[in-house]
Amino acid sequence: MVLLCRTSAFQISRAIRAMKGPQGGRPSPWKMQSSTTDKYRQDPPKPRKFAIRPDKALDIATASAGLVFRLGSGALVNGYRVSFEKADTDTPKDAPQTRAPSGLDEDEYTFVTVAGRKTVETNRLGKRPAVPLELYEFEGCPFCRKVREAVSILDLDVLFYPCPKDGKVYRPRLVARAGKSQFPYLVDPNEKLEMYESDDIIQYLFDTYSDGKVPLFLRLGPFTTITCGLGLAPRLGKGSRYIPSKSPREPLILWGYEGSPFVKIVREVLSSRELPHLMKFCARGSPKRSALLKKTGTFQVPYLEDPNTGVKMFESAEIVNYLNDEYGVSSDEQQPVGTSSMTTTTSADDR
Ligand SMILES: N[C@@H](CCC(=O)N[C@@H](CS)C(=O)NCC(=O)O)C(=O)O
Repeated sequence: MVLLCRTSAFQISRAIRAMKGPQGGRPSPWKMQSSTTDKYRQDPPKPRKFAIRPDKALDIATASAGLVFRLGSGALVNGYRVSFEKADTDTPKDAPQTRAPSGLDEDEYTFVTVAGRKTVETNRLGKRPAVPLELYEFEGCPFCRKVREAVSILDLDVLFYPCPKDGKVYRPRLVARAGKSQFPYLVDPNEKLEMYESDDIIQYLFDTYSDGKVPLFLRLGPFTTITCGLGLAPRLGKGSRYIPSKSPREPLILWGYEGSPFVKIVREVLSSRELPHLMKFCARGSPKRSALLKKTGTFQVPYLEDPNTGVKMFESAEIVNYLNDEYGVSSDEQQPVGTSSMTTTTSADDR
């Protein structure tokens, strides 16, 4: 009997240790996590800049259409300028190597260093909001895309509440809050202001967080909306349809910018799965590029941080796997929103 009790006590403590994760820290908010999650928490993928996983080549190609049709709108911050400046040459060549190779030590982000000169990118950004703005929207909507370009250009942090078609959480929440199922919808807690209508939202954002001058490509009326739609078309509505999923307790954090095809394929999953996320926009010229560099030792987007599981990772294809595994539910397990489930599955939309 004593032996039996000891055995089961041992098994229980082993199970608790397993639930606490490799760091042995606080128990995770999820009772247990998928093996994919454990794998990525222990050994996240190494960043591989501009590398495309072969099975994602078509996805990345079609996700690049937005950048082409929109002539890069959203990929540069307001007032973007680039110059070549002399790189730091103070350290003698034979000095002890105290810095990591390949520029990982640098405190400031630089895109490229050639012949002793490095790129320095600057911006002209206005007032910063004290707390993130909030947007109710979904990935495949051209009007929402316009607004995403605007917040990317303005380098704002935005908490996204994804509202895919048939969505169970944020669509109904918006209707209860503001009366209509229409997207995008902006909430600015700093100015205690909220509004529908993409063009009004864009003008408001540039008035409040810049000098009021909306870039030409965002103020061409139907032309702006049509080119946004053309850019989204090759993705065949990805990110617009609801996929049954578990709800996270806390919003995820995604570093990226509008226009990056690698970021887009991640946002499509966040959108379809109704996973709220704080976007740390960091288009070219953003000071947040240096912040991410300091935090992780490199700059590459997408970079996902999931406070619910402790996972922090680069690499779009693997982030997609992670999200589908951690937040997917099988069809026979679909539960009321807000509850968690252990078994995961992929749907045709997951890929
Ligand atoms: N293999 C990576 C490639 C990601 C990538 O190269 N992203 C670009 C943005 S589209 C980047 O971070 N470039 C670094 C830079 O601009 O300095 C993935 O799939 O996530």
